[in-house]
Amino acid sequence: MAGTVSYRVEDGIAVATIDHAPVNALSADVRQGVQAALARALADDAVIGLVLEGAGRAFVAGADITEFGRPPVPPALGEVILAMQASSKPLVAAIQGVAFGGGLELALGCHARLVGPRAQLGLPEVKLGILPGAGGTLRTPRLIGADRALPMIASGEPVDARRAVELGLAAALIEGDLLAAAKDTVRQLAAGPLPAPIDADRGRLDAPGAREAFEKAAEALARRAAEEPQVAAIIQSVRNSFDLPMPAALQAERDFFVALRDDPRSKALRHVFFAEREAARIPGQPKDARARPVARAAVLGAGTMGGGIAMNFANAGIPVRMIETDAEALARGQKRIAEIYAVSVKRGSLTEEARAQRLALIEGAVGLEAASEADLVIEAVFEELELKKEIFAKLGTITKPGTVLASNTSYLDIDAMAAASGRADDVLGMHFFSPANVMKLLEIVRAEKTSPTALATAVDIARKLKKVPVVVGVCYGFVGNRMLSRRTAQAERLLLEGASPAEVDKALTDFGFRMGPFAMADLAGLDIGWRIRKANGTRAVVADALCEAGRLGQKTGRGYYAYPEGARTGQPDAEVQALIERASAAQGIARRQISQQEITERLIYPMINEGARILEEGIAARPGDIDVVWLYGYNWPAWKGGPMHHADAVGLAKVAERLSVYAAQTGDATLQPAPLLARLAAEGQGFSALAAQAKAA
Ligand code: 3H9
Repeated sequence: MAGTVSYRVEDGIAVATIDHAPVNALSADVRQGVQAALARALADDAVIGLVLEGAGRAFVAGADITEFGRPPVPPALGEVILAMQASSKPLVAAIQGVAFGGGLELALGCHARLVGPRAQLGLPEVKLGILPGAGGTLRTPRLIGADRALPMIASGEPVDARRAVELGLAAALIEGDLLAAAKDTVRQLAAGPLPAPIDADRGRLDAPGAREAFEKAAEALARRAAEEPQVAAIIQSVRNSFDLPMPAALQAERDFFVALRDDPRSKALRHVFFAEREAARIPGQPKDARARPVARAAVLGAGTMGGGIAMNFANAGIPVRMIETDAEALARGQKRIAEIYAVSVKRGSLTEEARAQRLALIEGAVGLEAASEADLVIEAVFEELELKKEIFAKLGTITKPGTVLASNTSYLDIDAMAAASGRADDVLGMHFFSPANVMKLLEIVRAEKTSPTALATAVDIARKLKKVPVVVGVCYGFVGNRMLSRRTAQAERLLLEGASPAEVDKALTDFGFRMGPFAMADLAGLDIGWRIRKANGTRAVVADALCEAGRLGQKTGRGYYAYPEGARTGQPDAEVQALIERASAAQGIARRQISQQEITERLIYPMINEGARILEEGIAARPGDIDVVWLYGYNWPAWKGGPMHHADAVGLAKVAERLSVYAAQTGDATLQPAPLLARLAAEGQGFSALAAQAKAA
């Protein structure tokens, strides 16, 4: 399509503008457009050179990820770049915004790069499970040195304009008219002998000590390389820039790229990229819904959760009042926050100045009245519905009209709190995940009467706090904890049937989680679940027996595991084993050896099943939303794409079949495939079919 790359000639210089909203990704049209612009500039004797620029906020965000997995359409980006390098006239990239991935590679095909103040240059492919596939791993080392290129490519983190110039990725930072400066550069280059393209000489590869410095940088990545195939490929490809002639090295890079792109791990990571962006679109939200400004926030409760939430606001530069019922509890909370910031300063991740600024933004106060001036109040008190209703009733009268009133409850009924407030349209859930100052997920719970404005305000503030918001509906436990409860129940049941805590945990760490459910429970404290079960009148025989025996987890030195002398990693404990065996006997459950495959399936598939119910009830709008919840709230391994994507990868027919088997085997009706799961499985569909429908709607 001609429209995506426009071509004009100004003062004898051709200007090709890539204009392909939203981010100028290198779709086939754009690649063809760049190729055509180059050919036109070369064919026109009146043109002395060409400036390549991007329209809008991006220079070029990279290859068009939506094209991956479709049959390739020529020209390949690599060919376009080779044609650019063969140009007899100077080419200059004018980079005003992001030049990511293939966008930076395209710029490396030019003879010079100029950056504007808002430019960002990076090779983020690693985050998608791939490597730069159009020369990025080979040309960047020539330009900036392999020891600097490698960490940049392996981290995927971009550099800003100033750093790009320091590194030698760009020739100059232009504060003023970037296009005019780029044209000047074309003129200068046209006046002298044309500079050699990057491929023509080895550049910094031949600098003294370059090889050793690179190998040292590679050594630092050894652990990641063992776990992430794309990191291993990146290291090898950068190494190839020393060892292979350019054409062979380019071919090897391309081969790595194709193999990684077609690997299920990269597919999962790409799914995550799009699911995250899709989650930002809130179904049913009117287009004109505007967020209210939040100049001041208040958090009720200075406990671990309340304190963590308050820190989020301070970190984002928003003044926040942290409110308690008595001065002692407040002081404890403030002390905890001060300690966390002190650790960050000690580790070097926070400056002393920033620490002081953040602490100054958190104002302690006693008594609910202190919340009266806030634009947003987040309640983070004990999980007791009656208490919360009382608080919302008061908030409804003391806060300004339009103040958004949020509860951080993990389970409880937001509609009941909304009704108690007398201003239900201002009320919603903002469910943070522990530790609240670290975990990126924010479940935003839309209650029955939540207004579009309140919802927009919560989503907007979530972004300002650098969280990933996912809008969900009201039900017990919302999306994340409701699914988690299915896993927790199976984990407990597996113990009774014969598995050890270590076997259950290993199944999940082998799956890709950082921790298994029992190690996690020990870390969080077993009393949390105990309190909830008592409130609900439910039981978990093993967990309850541990709590009754005073084994509350790491904090008591004993839980599912023993933690001798403050050890952070638990050791299997014969006392726990005996306790479990007694519980099995009391329940009349015959113990047996359980395979790791069964353990894994019984932990994961019931969650997927619950996810299907959640979709059916409309609690989550799309399967991808559920995946985002699990990725950012529970550290689901990103390369497995989230539970619903994983279900599709396994095949819903298999998931349904296994669930039926386990339902029959255990007599647990909740394990019967949910109607939606059963239907999709019978139709040979995946959850992704629902995602496509949701998008079309
Ligand atoms: C690559 O380059 C491989 C090459 O080495 C080898 C080739 C042979 N493709 O994030 P936003 C969409 S791999 C297609 O909300 P922001 C995105 O889905 C690529 N679409 O905005 C969204 O669509 P929608 C390496 C893309 O301002 C819209 O643009 N590059 C792509 O917060 C806005 O996105 C990357 O990995 C793409 N490449 O951030 C860069 N990028 O509106 C990935 C974005 O329908 N992208 N979209 O939801 C980013 O980091 C951010 O999107 C960016 C903009 C910083 C560009």
